[in-house]
Amino acid sequence: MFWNKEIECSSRNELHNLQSKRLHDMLLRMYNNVPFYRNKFTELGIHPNDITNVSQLSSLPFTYKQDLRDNYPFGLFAVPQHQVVRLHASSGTTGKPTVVAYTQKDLETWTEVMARSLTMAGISNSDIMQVAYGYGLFTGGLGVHYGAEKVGASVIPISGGNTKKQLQLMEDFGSTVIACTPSYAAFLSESILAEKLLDKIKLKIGVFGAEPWTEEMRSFIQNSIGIKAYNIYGLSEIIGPGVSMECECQNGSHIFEDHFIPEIINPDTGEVLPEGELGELVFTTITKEALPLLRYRTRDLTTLHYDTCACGRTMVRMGRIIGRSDDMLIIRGVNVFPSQVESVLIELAETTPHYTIIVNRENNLDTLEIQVEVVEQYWTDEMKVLDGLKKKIQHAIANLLGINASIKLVEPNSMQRFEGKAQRVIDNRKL
Ligand code: DLL
Repeated sequence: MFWNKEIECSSRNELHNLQSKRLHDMLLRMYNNVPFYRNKFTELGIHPNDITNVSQLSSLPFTYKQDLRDNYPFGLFAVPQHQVVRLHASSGTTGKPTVVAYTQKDLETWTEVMARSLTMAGISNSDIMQVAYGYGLFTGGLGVHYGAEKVGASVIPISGGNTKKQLQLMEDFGSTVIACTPSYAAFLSESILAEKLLDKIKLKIGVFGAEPWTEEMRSFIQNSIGIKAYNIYGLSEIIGPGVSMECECQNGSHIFEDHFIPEIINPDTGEVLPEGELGELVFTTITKEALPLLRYRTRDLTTLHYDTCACGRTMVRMGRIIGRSDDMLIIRGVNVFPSQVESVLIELAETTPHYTIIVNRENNLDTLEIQVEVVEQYWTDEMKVLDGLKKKIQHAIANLLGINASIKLVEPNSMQRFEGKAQRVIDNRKL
């Protein structure tokens, strides 16, 4: 393999020492260079010199997305502008974007964690890699790109969308790896089958992330086009893609703990939860220069596992993100994650992985409607057959969630396809 450098530590003890030192250094940089953190530490009577061990992390304050918004655009940067060599931003649904910055060294760190990630999926200089994440302010395209070049792959920076071209280059250039969102991967898989290209392409690996997806979606993609689909996780605030990545065991994603320290907390109380419990993922960056963040509340819900993985790596694994705490729908008092609905729909042979969840409130009662597209060979004008399928889906949803949903079946190829992150929920309630 061309590039296979991994974590700098050989034991968790050594890692602990490295994290302690890096955490202390970062707190000092925050204290000296970011008024927001200096004021916060002063208010709480904390001085970085008192924090010498990573076990003290839970005594430190959280940072929230709102803090980035309040200090828009550059207020939380810890270096002068002339040291910032890249800016990215995430649009968000309302208001100002969240801006993130990188020094030259930050870009090197990002490239390194991305290169480790791709190496974990077995990607090397013998691969031809089509990067179909969006290039631009979104961190997906450029983040994956630099890591792919570092491992020596031949990179095709095609960006997202233009499906016809994606398929053409995939065939003509013999791409062996595709990197994009899982929802776009599902659409690409369908298109490959529809265009009868399966025998003409050489894809073997997918690097999918940037949105929640299910094991069922993984099986759908893997089985449709015969590739191995890997889960990559990250967020702009922490660095972008490459915060964690699955190894060949596909049993959780290894977090690069020499750069990002994870914690799982109870989102309501802020208390740190024991290993294996489900809660909100919180990250502290310990090497970032331009935008160091302390105990950043990701809103992503998952678990952490510290046992050694079957691959031999000792870096902690995080489970799949089951949703974001702000994506969770409360319908008639029941907590519903879109991923639960997805897992039901994908298991059915009759439906495609394209769906929309619509929540309304009528006469003070929440209603759940699921619109889902039917697979071509099962589509019919016969009401009786469609009614049977509707009942089947209703039953499966009721079994899983305990909620009666109304199901609307729509014709093949009639639902919107997404080239980046999919938007599957329309909540019309004024909550
Ligand atoms: O989505 C970075 C990224 C690009 C990750 C490409 C992976 C691949 P943001 O736009 O800031 O950054 O969005 C971050 O997306 O907090 C999660 O809610 C969600 N997310 C990212 N990866 C995954 C994943 C990029 N593998 C937000 N599974 C995060 C579930 C994911 N959710």
